[in-house]
Amino acid sequence: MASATSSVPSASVPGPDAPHLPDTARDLVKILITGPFGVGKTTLIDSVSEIRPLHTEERLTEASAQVDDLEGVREKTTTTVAIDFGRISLPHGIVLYLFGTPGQERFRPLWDDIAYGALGALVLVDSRRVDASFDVLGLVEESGLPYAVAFNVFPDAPRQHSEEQLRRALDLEAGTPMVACDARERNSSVDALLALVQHLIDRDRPESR
Ligand SMILES: Nc1nc2c(ncn2[C@@H]2O[C@H](COP(=O)(O)OP(=O)(O)OP(=O)(O)O)[C@@H](O)[C@H]2O)c(=O)[nH]1
Ligand SMILES: [Mg+2]
Repeated sequence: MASATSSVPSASVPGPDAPHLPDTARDLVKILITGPFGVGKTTLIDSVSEIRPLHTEERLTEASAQVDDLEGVREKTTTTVAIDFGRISLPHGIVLYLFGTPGQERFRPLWDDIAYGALGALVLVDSRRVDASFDVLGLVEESGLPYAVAFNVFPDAPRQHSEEQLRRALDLEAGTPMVACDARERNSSVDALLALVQHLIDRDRPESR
């Protein structure tokens, strides 16, 4: 991937209902969308995908009531039990294949297979419960995948945290991109993906090696 995506307005990215790869497609890239339970992974893939996304949602039942913490996402009725999949074409011929992981620890055995071959990860974090992201961030770092963090903005999220505080809480390196994101909003989600792609491109430059 040699082209820069900086200053690409997210609104210029093709919308949904574009099932065929554009002729200009050049760099086909697998990206992992990950994060803890209920943070908005499925929602983000839904909001950006130009093909009908693949989901593996199952209803949350009483059996999981003691294990799946619905604090902050009370209206949630389903959960991803295997994978989400979507695709988005960006400018400069870059096409992202988005692979979403499940959020719960009990699906951990699937994680490595879903992550296999990915070039980078977008880690979603809920600023109301930052500590819920520690395990996933640990996994991503262990895997060596470059990543960007997208803070999902929920309406009752505390406003008092500065970017610096959030970075410190997550122990992020200075070069790791961190953006605010509303996974329900296409442009916002595309911007988060563009931040990740730019990060991957910057790391790929000879002078950064
Ligand atoms: N306000 C707000 N709500 C969101 C956002 N992202 C997701 N939601 C809501 O949060 C709930 C959980 O979203 P999901 O997309 O199912 O979360 P997930 O990370 O895929 O969940 P699991 O697969 O179960 O781990 C849904 O009710 C979404 O509508 C966001 O950015 N802002
Ligand atoms: Mg999901």
